[in-house]
Amino acid sequence: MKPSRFRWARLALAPMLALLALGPWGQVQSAKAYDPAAVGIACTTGPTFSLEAKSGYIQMPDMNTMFMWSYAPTGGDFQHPGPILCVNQGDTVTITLTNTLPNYRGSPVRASIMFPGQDNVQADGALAQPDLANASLTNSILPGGSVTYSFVASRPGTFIYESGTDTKMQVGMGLFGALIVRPTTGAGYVYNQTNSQFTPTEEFMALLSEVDPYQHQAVESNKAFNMNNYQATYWMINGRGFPDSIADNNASWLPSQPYGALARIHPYDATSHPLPAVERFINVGTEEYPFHPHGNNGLMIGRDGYPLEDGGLDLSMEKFAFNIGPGQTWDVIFKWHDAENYSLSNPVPSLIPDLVNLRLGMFFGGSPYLGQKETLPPGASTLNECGEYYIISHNHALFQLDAFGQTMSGPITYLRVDPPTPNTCP
Ligand SMILES: [Cu+2]
Repeated sequence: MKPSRFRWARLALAPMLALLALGPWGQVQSAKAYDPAAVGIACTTGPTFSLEAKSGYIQMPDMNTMFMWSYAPTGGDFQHPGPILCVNQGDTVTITLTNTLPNYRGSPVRASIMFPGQDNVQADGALAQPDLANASLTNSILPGGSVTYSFVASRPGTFIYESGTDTKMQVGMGLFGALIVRPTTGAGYVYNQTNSQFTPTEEFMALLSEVDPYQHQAVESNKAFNMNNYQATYWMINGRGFPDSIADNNASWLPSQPYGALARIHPYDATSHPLPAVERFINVGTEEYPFHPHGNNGLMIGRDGYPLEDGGLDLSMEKFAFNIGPGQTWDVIFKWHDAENYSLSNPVPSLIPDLVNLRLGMFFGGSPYLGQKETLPPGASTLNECGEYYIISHNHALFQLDAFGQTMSGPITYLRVDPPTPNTCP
């Protein structure tokens, strides 16, 4: 990892990369069919999993590459973050971990997985135990070894799995992932309660993380690194920085970073689209990430796998922005209302400047009205497909919207609001 000489070139490239995010050059997006699997949570379905702790590289938004450790499917390609493990409440979850991490400074590196929020985790059939002699909060293995963890997923919600060994160092290197436990009520619910029901094609994740490139550079080159000097200078969402964050799942130019963070939803309608979207926020970093989805308020319905209710009393709360503490997960229901119903026949009550006086964003379709596209000035182009809205959604610690000094990157994504269905969107 070396500071890029091409940082500013990359800044100029950012809009073009955003274009790439939506499709190959020269192709009009109407050629691409709407694929709900391209955005939203891409589950690896259990309850039996096989993971490998290994090293690899990811692409940072400033064109640097970063040496990482991560969990990946055993024998499969390196990926970051680890697979999103999806199970059902009541499942006996079994995860076999193998360790192929490279030696660090001449010594083998132990690996493990810890499951915060799960009770009675077993390791090879016995209660998982701290092993403080090996700086591990749970049973760990040397390279070449394997261990099988199991537990009953007794309660639904959003959870983290992460390294239990030398945790600050190893989680900092990237050993973490998300675990989703679906309630007995069904896959279209977050918890066993009615206010957690969502549109199944509108389920999203924002896994927030950070990287100190000097730690990663030291580990890659077998040099010592003092974790007391740890200072993150990259921040990520689902293992990517903006604008890569808005690219589809499995974007071809991010072979090790399979998870996009674009949220694509439809407006609330009592008959055609009654259910909201859900976003699962996860913080595996070392400080608080205050997240701010613009648009409408989010309804906070759960934290750390606990629904916000008490004996039937609904304790959910609407918030315009919310803090996600280190190690926390929050489940947020999101319903976008077209409150004013502005349209060509019900125009916004303020003057829209002439086109020549408009400053155009590249996602602007030429009209302020949902589902409406209009002519753009000569020479201007747009990525807007069908008059949809793009609303920024980002970490509100603005100094963290950064990739090693390149600003307006990091944990930024968009909320895409499509016109009500049926629509002309690809
Ligand atoms: Cu903002």
